[in-house]
Amino acid sequence: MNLLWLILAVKLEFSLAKTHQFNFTAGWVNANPDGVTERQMIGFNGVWPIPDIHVNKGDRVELYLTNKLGEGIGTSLHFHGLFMNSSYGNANQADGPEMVTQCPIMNGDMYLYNFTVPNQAGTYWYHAHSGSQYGDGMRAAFIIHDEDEPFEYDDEMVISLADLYVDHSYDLTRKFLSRFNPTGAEPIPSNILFNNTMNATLNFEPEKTYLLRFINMGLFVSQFIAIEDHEMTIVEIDGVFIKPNSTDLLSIASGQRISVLVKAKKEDPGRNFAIMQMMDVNMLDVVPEDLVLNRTNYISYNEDYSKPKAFTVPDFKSATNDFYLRPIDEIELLDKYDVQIQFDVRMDNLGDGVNYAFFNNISYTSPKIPTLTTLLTSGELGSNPLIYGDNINAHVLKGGEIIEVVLNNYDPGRHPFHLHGHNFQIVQKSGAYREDKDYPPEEQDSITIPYNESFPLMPMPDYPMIRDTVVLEPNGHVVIRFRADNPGVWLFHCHVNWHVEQGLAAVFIEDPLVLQEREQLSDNYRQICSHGGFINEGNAAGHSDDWFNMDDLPRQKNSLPDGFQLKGYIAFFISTVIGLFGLYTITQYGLQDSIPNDQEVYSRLKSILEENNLNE
Ligand SMILES: *[C@@H]1O[C@H](CO)[C@@H](O)[C@H](O)[C@H]1NC(C)=O
Ligand SMILES: *[C@@H]1O[C@H](CO)[C@@H](O)[C@H](O)[C@H]1NC(C)=O
Ligand SMILES: *[C@@H]1O[C@H](CO)[C@@H](O)[C@H](O)[C@H]1NC(C)=O
Ligand SMILES: *[C@@H]1O[C@H](CO)[C@@H](O)[C@H](O)[C@H]1NC(C)=O
Ligand SMILES: *[C@@H]1O[C@H](CO)[C@@H](O)[C@H](O)[C@H]1NC(C)=O
Ligand SMILES: *[C@@H]1O[C@H](CO)[C@@H](O)[C@H](O)[C@H]1NC(C)=O
Ligand SMILES: *[C@@H]1O[C@H](CO)[C@@H](O)[C@H](O)[C@H]1NC(C)=O
Ligand SMILES: *[C@@H]1O[C@H](CO)[C@@H](O)[C@H](O)[C@H]1NC(C)=O
Ligand SMILES: *[C@@H]1O[C@H](CO)[C@@H](O)[C@H](O)[C@H]1NC(C)=O
Ligand SMILES: [Cu+2]
Repeated sequence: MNLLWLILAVKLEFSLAKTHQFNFTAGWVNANPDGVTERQMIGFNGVWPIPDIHVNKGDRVELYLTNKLGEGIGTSLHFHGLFMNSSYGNANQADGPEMVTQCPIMNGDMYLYNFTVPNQAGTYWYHAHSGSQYGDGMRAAFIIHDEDEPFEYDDEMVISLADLYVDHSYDLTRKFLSRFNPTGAEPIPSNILFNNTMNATLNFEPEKTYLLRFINMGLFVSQFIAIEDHEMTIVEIDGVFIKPNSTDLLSIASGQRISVLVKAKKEDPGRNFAIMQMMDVNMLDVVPEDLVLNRTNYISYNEDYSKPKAFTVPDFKSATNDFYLRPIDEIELLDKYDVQIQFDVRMDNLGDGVNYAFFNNISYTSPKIPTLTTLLTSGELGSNPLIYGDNINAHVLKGGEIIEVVLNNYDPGRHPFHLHGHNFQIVQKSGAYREDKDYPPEEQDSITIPYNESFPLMPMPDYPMIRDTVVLEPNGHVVIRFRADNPGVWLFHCHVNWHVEQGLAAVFIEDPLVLQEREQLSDNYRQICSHGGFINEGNAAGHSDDWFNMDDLPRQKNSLPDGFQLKGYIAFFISTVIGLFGLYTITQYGLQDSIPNDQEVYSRLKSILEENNLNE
């Protein structure tokens, strides 16, 4: 009898899995997120912010996205942290990054994101994965509720953190990826947002316990969170339940999530409290005088009590270090890897004078057609890395293999790396070695501490931390491991979106022949590709007559010829700016958008270097 009830109960639970249908039309909406500057944001169905999505574990999502952003503006949606398991339908083509697992949805077109969340719970988010478009507001939380959460609370609050720019992401990108920005200085945000506004208030009632789900949805800066006179207990990170760990200071990089339990005061405290939200100032190349680095938000027990003052924290280094956190499910270290992939991170200028980002020598350059199209139309050739081109850092992984990725940072920037389709174990994570960006670029190599396998910094953890986005510290290293148990095409990239624009990305082609058995390109997938002018078959260069023909494959610009270094471009830049004051120079060097050919640029550079005696 008992068994019968159990079977019935299990069946009931199974059949309770719900399908959530969403019909969203993306379009521009006037808004004033920080209460300082009006701008257009990307809303859904005429409303910004776009809605948070709440589902239960096991549910299906059918999200129809229609693009009404205007001619020439493509879009797409990524569900950050979800595995997109192709055992449950055509899920890889719902992952979102354009030219990786789908074509951009062009103006007027509609694309269906159809997937389930069979075995994940916790805090995720969804965002445009087309250029830096999510910075224009196309982002919100995606929460998966689970009755079996290993902690208890009375209420939950979903709190997005973001950076806000006055300008449109396309304008920022154009100015950023320009030879007039030869050092690759990232655009500086004008403000930081707390749940899409500023000066926000969270209402607390005495005795209650709250689950605060923080999500950094920003394009760029990491943020710190501290709450006055209330302890935070971390219970979940990136959808992984962890052993409760109490802290006063959270550090949350772009893409990362941290959920904390906060116990309200037992009795009416007779006052309200401040929540400090602070920018990671080390990530900024310059700090404009009028930039407010720290913002105050509030916990209110009673709106009649006065607003508390801002406070400071002694040291950002006291923020919880995720390396030492432990998942509740003790999952053992994947203690031997089958394949090791090493990515050396560098920033440098190419022949067009623009500053790019590289894994080893390669700055990710989008192929002619999405990598998923290549995989699913190539038959047995699908497991041959050559068909994916040499422009995207493609790595073909065999099913079941344990993969170790070593990231060495030959750059003074902080890079939160995110892997699609997986969580990973963090098996090594160094601190930062240099935080000041004044160190000359040509000396970055000498101050970097790369991973030394025969001499790891710390003992390998028995039960390592698991998450989907990890910070690679300035001139340091990170080592992660995962099992290739999710057939698909998965992007691996820095979540500082400016760095993605510079090419800091790679693609894992995981168990391609099994994916071919499970997944077909839907009619809808082919349709939006056709509308966008992309063919639906072929290698990275779009050829299917000869799968090894890479004619017309988009590739990164040529390197600077020997002898032309960054300082040459800086000299060029400075002299062009000085030139602005003289008409002659303007017409001579031209600040217009038409880019002269490499040869022209070099000869101008040469003369500038000679004039300034910089060419030793
Ligand atoms: C959403 O759009 C799809 C496709 O156009 C349509 O079949 C469905 O009825 C719509 N659902 C709702 C709730 O409007
Ligand atoms: C937040 O407060 C600042 C002043 O500190 C003000 O300039 C801004 O408009 C406020 N923003 C909102 C959304 O309330
Ligand atoms: C979504 O995918 C499931 C599983 O493949 C399928 O049964 C369902 O019909 C799909 N929904 C739509 C609207 O195509
Ligand atoms: C944050 O904003 C979302 C809507 O964008 C809302 O659903 C949520 O309740 C807000 N969180 C808090 C704590 O007010
Ligand atoms: C911002 O906060 C940090 C940490 O609390 C503090 O060291 C710094 O002085 C603050 N800056 C300003 C301008 O208040
Ligand atoms: C809490 O996290 C810190 C690292 O920030 C770690 O040293 C400590 O062992 C953790 N405590 C528990 C109980 O997990
Ligand atoms: C990287 O570039 C250097 C010089 O341009 C070249 O010698 C080296 O072989 C390249 N390495 C790879 C992995 O392509
Ligand atoms: C790695 O560490 C070992 C052991 O200390 C040392 O002998 C070796 O030189 C190191 N390798 C590098 C490349 O630094
Ligand atoms: C995908 O789903 C299958 C079938 O339930 C399961 O065996 C497999 O572990 C899942 N893979 C991932 C990465 O969740
Ligand atoms: Cu980065």
